[in-house]
Parts: sequence; C-alpha cells; structure tokens
Amino acid sequence: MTKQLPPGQFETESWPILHQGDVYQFKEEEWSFRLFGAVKKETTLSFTEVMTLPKTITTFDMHCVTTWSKFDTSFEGIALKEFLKLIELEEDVSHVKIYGYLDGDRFGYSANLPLAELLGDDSLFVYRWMDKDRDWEEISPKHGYPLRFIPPASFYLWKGTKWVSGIRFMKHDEAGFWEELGYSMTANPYKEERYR
Ligand SMILES: Nc1nc2c(c(=O)[nH]1)N[C@H]1C(S)=C(S)[C@@H](COP(=O)(O)O)O[C@H]1N2
Ligand SMILES: [Mo]
Repeated sequence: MTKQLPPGQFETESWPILHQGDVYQFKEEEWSFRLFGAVKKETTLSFTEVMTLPKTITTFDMHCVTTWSKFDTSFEGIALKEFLKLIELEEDVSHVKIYGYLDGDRFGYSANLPLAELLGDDSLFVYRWMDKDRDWEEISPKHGYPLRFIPPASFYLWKGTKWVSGIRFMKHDEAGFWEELGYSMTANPYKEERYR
C-alpha cells in the first residue's frame, strides 16, 4: 500500500535538519525534565529517572512545514502518557506546551498541542531511531540529543521539540515559538494547516 502524501508535500528518504539557534550540548548534571503548570505538585526528573521509565517503539511518518515528508521511521522513546502517571493534573487541562533549548535558554523553544491527541503510542520523547533497512542509532545532537519529542503524524514536525526540557500543562491553548510568529495552532498536514 502506498501512503498518501499530505497536500503540498514531497517525499524524502533522508532526514533533513532544521532548527533555530545552536545545537544543545548535553551535560547530564545540569539537564532535567520539568512537569509544571496546571499540576497539583510540580515534578522535576533527572536524566536517569527519565530513562528508567517504560519504553515504547513506534514507526512514524514525519511531515515538515517546509514541504518534506519522511515515511516509516522507527523511534524508541518514552510515551507522553508515561509522564502523566507521575503527576496529578488540575481540572480542565486541555493543552500542553513542550519546551526545549534555544541558544542556551532551557525554555526558549516551545510548541503547543492538545493533550487529548497525545495519549497514544505515537507521542514519544525519543532517544533512538532506526531508518528503513538500517540499524538502531542514537538521536544525533542536531536531531535533539539526548531527548526530543516526535508528535503524531497529524501535526507538522515543528511541534516536535528538540532538546526537550519539560512539559507545561495548560487550561487554555497558548501559542508556542512558531505559532507566535504566525504558524498554525493546530498544524494538521492533511488539512494543510500551515499558517494562522
Ligand atoms: N528546541 C528546538 N526544537 C525544534 C526546533 C528548534 O528550533 N528548536 N525546530 C523545529 C522545527 S521547525 C522542525 S521542522 C523540527 C525539525 O526536526 P529535525 O531537524 O530533526 O528534522 O524540529 C523542531 N524542533
Ligand atoms: Mo520546521
């Protein structure tokens, strides 16, 4: 079965690299993952604590708003729903913002997403990937080492924060880095929701 390309996209076999600012240099002592916002009690996890959470392997299609799509890349990581088991949400949480490094600022990059659409095995914080006919390899620094988010294929890939630093839980939708600059809040490639 050949897959359907979303409108305005072309297929690529390689995995292009796109981001703002410097490539984050991982230092385990200063890295942590913060679960905050509309939670009963804020929680911060060390790298070791994150890496001991249950693992999930999922094959993804990635769609970048710059018009490339890459099908069938496998990733290993921790599902967003695993982090939900560690906290108690306040009532009426509807959205999250997934934060990551931008030029040394831990919370400089962010992307907003609706929580209800992130509860499956296709919402992963990943550290390993496997291309078609290749072996497993670590996510490279340029692709987000040590940990980056890959969103479900119903979102453009800018929602996939690299060098992640935390999840903020929100009772309203709120624009992230690219959304503030005019990109779509909902960002569905099949509906070609590029701008707002
Ligand atoms: N921290 C951070 N994450 C980021 C970005 C960024 O600038 N900083 N760029 C986003 C954009 S616009 C895209 S298209 C994807 C690209 O991921 P890739 O370089 O691994 O293909 O990362 C996203 N995650
Ligand atoms: Mo992008």
